[in-house]
Amino acid sequence: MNSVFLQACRREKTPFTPVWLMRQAGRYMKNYRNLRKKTSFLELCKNETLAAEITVSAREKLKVDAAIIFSDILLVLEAMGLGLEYLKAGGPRIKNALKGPKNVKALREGNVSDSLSFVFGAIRKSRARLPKDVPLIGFAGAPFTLASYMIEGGSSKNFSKTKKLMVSDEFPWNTLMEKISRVTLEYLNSQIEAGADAVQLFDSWAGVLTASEYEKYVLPYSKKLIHALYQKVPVIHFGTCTGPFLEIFSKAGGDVIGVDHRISLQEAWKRIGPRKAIQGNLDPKILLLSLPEIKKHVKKILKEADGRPGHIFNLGHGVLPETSEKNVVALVEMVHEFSKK
Ligand code: 1CP
Repeated sequence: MNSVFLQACRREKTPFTPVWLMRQAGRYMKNYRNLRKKTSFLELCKNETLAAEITVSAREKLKVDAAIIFSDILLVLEAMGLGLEYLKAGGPRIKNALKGPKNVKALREGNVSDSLSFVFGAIRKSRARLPKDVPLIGFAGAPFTLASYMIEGGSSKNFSKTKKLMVSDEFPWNTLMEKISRVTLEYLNSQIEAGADAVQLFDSWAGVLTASEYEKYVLPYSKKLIHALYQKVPVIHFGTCTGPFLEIFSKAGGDVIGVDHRISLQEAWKRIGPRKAIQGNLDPKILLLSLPEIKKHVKKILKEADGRPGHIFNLGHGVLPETSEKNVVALVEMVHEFSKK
């Protein structure tokens, strides 16, 4: 497939800067909120036809240069034997969170892809409906971010349980990270087989660690996983608050490094080096401002990227639920217009 997004992943010259947005198909969209009135989030994820419909219609509405499959990083937890629910307030809850070695041992590893076959079905349906030159992104949570949900039992502010078990000699951190990595590799390979044209690994919470913690407890696993995926499709490796250890984070690999808005693109590129593409990094809060203000910030980011090959425009993190659809549509138009060569 030839697409501007895939060209940018390979750091080739493009006629304009490609753009897509993390969480582009979700709660800020009226269409999605209407669907959610009748159907729970988990049911939507497990319904191949509806998940494909959400994926494809968001891409059509926004005219973004890539679609991302409508799903969630936490579905794999259920497949590994943990209880997963999404509370009314929106937050995820894992019913039997990991407390010790026995729980790690009990995590299922085999046939995980079989229990996630609805994701592959949704990918096949989306791929069939998307225009030929619009790539579909598959995704998974990175081992650390998934481990943190398994241990905290849900969202967390300080990740204290995770950090405690990670460094404890009595907790089999290595076994846990290896199990998650093996399952995630199989899961992403199956997504690629089903038709994903690129994959993104979300290490959303890696930034709560120090550089040396990341290097010791996370890097070896993410690196092995990413390297096993190379040469199939482009891999985007994303994290937030990774600025303080971006060199080490990017050492884990990725054809594209996703950076958040807490670091400038110039600085990020210096630290990552010239051999990787960059994805980012408009602060999602900027989309809550007026169009002239959004314009100013878009221009600033494009100026930082300076037309250099290998920039994919995105937010620093997901679209906030209170964002207006009109601003998101306008953002995509602005990126295309202002980056035209
Ligand atoms: O309708 C609802 O209430 C459900 C809201 C919702 C949606 C629409 C959740 C619950 N997940 C999603 C979809 C989703 N999640 C996508 C869809 C594709 C798209 O981007 O359009 C993707 C890529 C994700 C990935 C995801 N889920 C991440 C990584 C990205 C990030 O934001 O850092 C994470 C951390 C999750 C966990 C999750 N799922 C849902 C929520 C509310 C959360 C985050 C909770 C937290 O802050 O800990």
